Amino acid sequence: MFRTTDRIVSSIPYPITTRLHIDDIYRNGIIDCNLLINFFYDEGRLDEECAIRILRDAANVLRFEPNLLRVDPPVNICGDVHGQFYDLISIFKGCGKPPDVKYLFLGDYVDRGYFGIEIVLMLFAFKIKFPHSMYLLRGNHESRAMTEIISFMRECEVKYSKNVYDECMLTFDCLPLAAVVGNVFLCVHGGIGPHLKFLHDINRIYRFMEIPDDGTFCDLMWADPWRRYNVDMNIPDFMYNVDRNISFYFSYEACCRFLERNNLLTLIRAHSAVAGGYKAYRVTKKGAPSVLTIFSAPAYVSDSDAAAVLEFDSKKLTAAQFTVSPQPYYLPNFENAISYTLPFVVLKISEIFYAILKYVTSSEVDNEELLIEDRNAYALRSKIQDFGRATSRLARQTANSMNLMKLGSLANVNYSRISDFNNLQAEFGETLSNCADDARSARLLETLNQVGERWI
Ligand SMILES: [Mn+2]
Repeated sequence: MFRTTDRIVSSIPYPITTRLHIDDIYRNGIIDCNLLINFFYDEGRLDEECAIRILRDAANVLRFEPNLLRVDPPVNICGDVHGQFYDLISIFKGCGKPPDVKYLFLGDYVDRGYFGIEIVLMLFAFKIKFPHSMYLLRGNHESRAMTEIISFMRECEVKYSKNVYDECMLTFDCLPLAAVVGNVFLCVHGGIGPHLKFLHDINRIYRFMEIPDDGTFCDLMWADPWRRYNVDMNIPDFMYNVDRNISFYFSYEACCRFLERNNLLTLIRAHSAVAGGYKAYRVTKKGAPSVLTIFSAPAYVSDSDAAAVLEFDSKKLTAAQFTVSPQPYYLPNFENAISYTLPFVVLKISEIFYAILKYVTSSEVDNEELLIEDRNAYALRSKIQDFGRATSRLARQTANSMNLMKLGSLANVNYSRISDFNNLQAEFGETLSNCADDARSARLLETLNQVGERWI
């Protein structure tokens, strides 16, 4: 017989509920990465002091690295992982992990996926313990502006605290901006911009801050190859990036000139979800792809999407593809099950009350000979009606908060057709006007309007 206290899928263990302390993770002052991985895999969390210790120790390693790293092969290069911890684990299972294998990550560790904090703490633990086997660059999502409107800030607040979030941001400010691999590849998260001429220009940037809205720092994080990169020739070198509403598109010719000027083969970047996890663009005169996009978050757009890791052994560059792994389920926007289902439950209960009290009509109430019990019933009914109204308001608020989250995740995707914008307005217009006081929705409204300005 089934009891409500039984676990429905008994083969899956309960998530760990105890939090690890500094002493559990740091044995004799040395961080235990494998313990951390296994613990996070079972959904364990650290106490605040321990999380902050890892973040600060990582910042103290990262801040002494130059803006432009020099990384020797063999090395595995990964693109966006976006909070998909269980997929990152499958990369380590398939390709090995530090210190046996060296990694260069091109940023966008957090947002969208629900395990960003686990990724950040694990990668930083590797950075602390094996600083020359784990190289981490900054992506456009390693910023306050993005994590506030997408999901990482909320994730930190749910699993840890605002302090841990703030500390993450300070550590993100220390991440280097680019890497030259084997003297032939320039690796960045986004791309190149009009003010970047030589590699040494990158080292002149002051990086210990929130990502700025323009300039080379911004372009390294945000730029994209032009939409018709492989076909359009004799176009401007750089054009304003209307898909991102920030930074530039760079053309094939601009990229080739940059590579030649700096004696490089290929620009390797992440930042765009591409089919199969990697995409090679039009080749240079030397016969190498001018740009290579690498994306390491599988099932990002649709469930069947593969992702990839680039393996470079100094002679050969190969792409290892992989597909999505199962992961624990979270309700949208980290909502808890009680507040998520409450509006529904309350609605159903008030419907039951309605049905019970249906026999009392208003004409009966007006009847002077009405029994005293019926008058009480009428009073009760009007109370339930009030209750019902409050309930539907609660349900609407929940729907609004879901919509805000959806809109947040749309705020930086490509709006390529005017119908997309019309749909957005139809779907979210009411939500935004309902939440006019919410700072987050004000910001999203601004984004939506900017999108509108472009197309209307
Ligand atoms: Mn990105």
